[in-house]
Amino acid sequence: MRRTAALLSALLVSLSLLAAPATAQPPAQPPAQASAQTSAPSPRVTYDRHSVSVDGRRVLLWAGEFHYFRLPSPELWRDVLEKIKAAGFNGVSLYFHWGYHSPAPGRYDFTGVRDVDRLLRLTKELGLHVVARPGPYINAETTGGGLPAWLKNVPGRARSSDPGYTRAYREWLDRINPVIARHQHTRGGSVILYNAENEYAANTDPAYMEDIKKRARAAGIDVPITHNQCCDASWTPKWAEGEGAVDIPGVDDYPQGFNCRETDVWGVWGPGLTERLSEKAPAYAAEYQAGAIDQQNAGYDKCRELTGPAFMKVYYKSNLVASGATMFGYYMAFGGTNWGRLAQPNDVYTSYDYGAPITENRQLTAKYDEFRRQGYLATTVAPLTRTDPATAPASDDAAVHTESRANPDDGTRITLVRHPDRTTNADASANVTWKTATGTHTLPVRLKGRDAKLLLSDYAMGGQRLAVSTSELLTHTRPGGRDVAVLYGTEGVPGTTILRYASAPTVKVLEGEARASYAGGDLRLDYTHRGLTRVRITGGGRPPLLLMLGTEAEAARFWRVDGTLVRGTDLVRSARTAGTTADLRADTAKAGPVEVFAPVRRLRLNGRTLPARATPSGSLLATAPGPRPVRLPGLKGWRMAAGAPEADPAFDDSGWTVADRTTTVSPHKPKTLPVLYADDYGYHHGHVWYRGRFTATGDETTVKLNAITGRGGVYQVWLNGRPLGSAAGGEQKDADAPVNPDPGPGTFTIPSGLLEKGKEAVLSVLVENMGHNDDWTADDLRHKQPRGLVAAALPGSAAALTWRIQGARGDDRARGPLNTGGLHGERAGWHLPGHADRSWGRASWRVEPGVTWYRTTAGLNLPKDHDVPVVLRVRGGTGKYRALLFVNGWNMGEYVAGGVQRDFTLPAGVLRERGRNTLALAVVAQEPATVGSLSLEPVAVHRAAR
Ligand code: IPT
Repeated sequence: MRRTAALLSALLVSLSLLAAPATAQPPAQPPAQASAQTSAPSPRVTYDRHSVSVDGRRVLLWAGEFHYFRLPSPELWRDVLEKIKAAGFNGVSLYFHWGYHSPAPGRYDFTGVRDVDRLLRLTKELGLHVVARPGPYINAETTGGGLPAWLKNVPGRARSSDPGYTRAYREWLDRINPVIARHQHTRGGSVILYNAENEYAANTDPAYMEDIKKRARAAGIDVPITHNQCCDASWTPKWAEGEGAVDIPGVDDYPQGFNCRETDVWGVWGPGLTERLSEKAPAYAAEYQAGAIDQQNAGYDKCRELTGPAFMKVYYKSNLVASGATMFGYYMAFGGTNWGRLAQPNDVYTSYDYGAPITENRQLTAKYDEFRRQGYLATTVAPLTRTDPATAPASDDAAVHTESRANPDDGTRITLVRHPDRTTNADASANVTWKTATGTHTLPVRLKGRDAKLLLSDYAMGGQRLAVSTSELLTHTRPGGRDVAVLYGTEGVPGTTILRYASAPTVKVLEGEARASYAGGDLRLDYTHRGLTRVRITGGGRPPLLLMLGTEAEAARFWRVDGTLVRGTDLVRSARTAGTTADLRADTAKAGPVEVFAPVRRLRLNGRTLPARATPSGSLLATAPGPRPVRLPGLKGWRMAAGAPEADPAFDDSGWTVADRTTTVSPHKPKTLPVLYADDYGYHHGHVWYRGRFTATGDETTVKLNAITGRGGVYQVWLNGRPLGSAAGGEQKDADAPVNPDPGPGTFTIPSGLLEKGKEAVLSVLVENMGHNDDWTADDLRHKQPRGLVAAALPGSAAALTWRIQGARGDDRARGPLNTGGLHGERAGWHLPGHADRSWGRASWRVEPGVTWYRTTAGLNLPKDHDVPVVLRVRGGTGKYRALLFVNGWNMGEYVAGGVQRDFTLPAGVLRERGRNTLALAVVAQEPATVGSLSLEPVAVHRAAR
């Protein structure tokens, strides 16, 4: 997408910076003094060059990005946020979308699916730190990059200190800032950071940045302010110093790029080091690639492959050690859906699955498992919040590279073991010599294929002392004064773990195989990673330890939620132990063991007590029931109605808006007058209809039009009711390419005999708006690119054309301005559950060019204690057509025949899981076509505590 050649040199600079020894500094902001009496110190968020601290405790921020606006179902926000939390994330990064809340100047809506108070209460309840990112500009592949569409009519360059824009964005900040402010950690909420603007790197205006910060502070934002710098350190300004500088400048990094067709290509956008932009603040990976947009229409599973576990191991683990970054925002943890008209059409279609660890249908993937393995480590090992570069243990083979950091206070060392060449798939082994605080150990390490490992040494693991291990730590907990730890490694590869004791402890291998030997205070365990080995260690002058050594797959069977370790089930949402009872909320895809590592005697799962037994591991084991089979109804009883009365010359358009303007705010000036841009007449989303009138002179042979729809859109034309054809409305493939000056030309031949000299003729034109461009380059050229007709002429004729325009009604408060456009059926409410369709005919699926609507209903009765994500699937069909898919009035996407997406997510909440659902389809055909068949399909069936 957008990368500069300066990348390499920038990386060299950053590498030399990293090589310099880091010096420890006192916290940039001294801790608040506790008052003399008993009152607790006031909550605070501070930072220094190592990390942020919350109430004086250093935090390694491991956040996942989530877009509430891409999940129009507040009840599912909890589901997704619980899944994010269960993956080991301790935070979420949240964009707030100006245009999503504001249909018109001065009008804002924070209710229903826009209730961000509810969202922030939820993050607090779940104990997730929040990075609040209200823009005003957010990019995010959403229409206008989050700028409201009405801004197209506001003079003055967006993302600058121009007075017109300033008035507009202050309006937004004055609404959203108080919401964020009251949910700050400092006021008992979850927000610990406030991000100003977004990748503000081109055409920058420091006064504007400064004002965003000032307004935040004036609204009571007292947490550190951050920024996400584009791409790498070569981009300036970095907002690290001078006017507009933020407290914690971060970087965005997408090392894999976005070509999901080439899943095996590595690091096209560089080696992906997370750079330190300020010596006073922690290194912050504000957005780190955790998926990709599907620019090549490869399908999101391919994007998930491009950014899969192997990439995650090599890049994410490198970040922790190479840069010592302690703040991460993984983009995206869950992508969601561009429902309605949320998409920015150059980069995305309806699905914004993003190839993320949690799919659009809320399913957990192999990437989720890898996030869990790394996230548990990152949030378990507290010393990682403050590390300096340290001497790495020596490797005796150049094919295995080692690199270390150590905590200066307690000596904990973390060593990255990787191939020197990140792209290699080699199987490499070496003997690595660790010089620990208590002795020297030479141990074999092996990297089988694309891999990297984070190995701990000199680590105080609860009440234990880990001298060194060639297995990676998943996590450890301390239930009832005993330590429980899980380590893991590559299946079939040997591992060694050395623990320190005052005297020889008693070692019992409970399950699997491991050899134990004791000498000079070292208990050495040798084993091969195979299944799960359990070792019980007692005595030796330390608290008892249950050590579990597993493969990567075994590690992924563990959950650490609310400080409790659980093995089994397909998701543990929460775990509470009170007295001798453990209460789990967990989901299962099938029946299987559930084991709780806590000193309890009773196990309650989703409110039901399960028969359970104590195990030699000191855990409690039970069998969790699986789901029952569920059935979804077939979609029958469809009715249909013709949906383009506007094409009929007799249609009454006297109530439509007259389009007669001669000037526009858009930097793109029209080629013919009047100005016909839809946005200029207040029609910002979805389809618009135009009706042009002229008195035929007899010289007309063609109609020449030009329309901009945004990438992937079409427009179609009728003359006196006769279809003249259709044309593509403006390809803008690469968001970086200069804006196409002649985007959607169409020349339509007038059939002879259709016009009568001296008689009035009516031209009807239906133009789709696929969404607005972003404003990535802050120059107004993209996002103020018009939509709708940009030129109209009757070559060879002296006849004058006069125009009227009609678009969306825009009065659906619950679903918002992005839900519908100006199709006749959308204006008449044909998509809504209440619409009386009795007069509609029985459906036939063969359609003529134009608009055809279909409706039916489906009763669902999904069990309450199950989670069954449902998609609407389109199969078969022929010809060029597209269909807007409405469920209970919500526009859940656009099917484009021949496009990559055939399954459309219907989130519970939009879909009534127990009750009657209304499905409506607006088919817009460019030619005679056969509409594909539709069905409701379950994506998965879980017994669930959703
Ligand atoms: C970065 C944006 O900040 C984010 O909003 C989103 O657009 C993301 O990329 C891509 O999905 S822009 C960076 C890739 C140049």
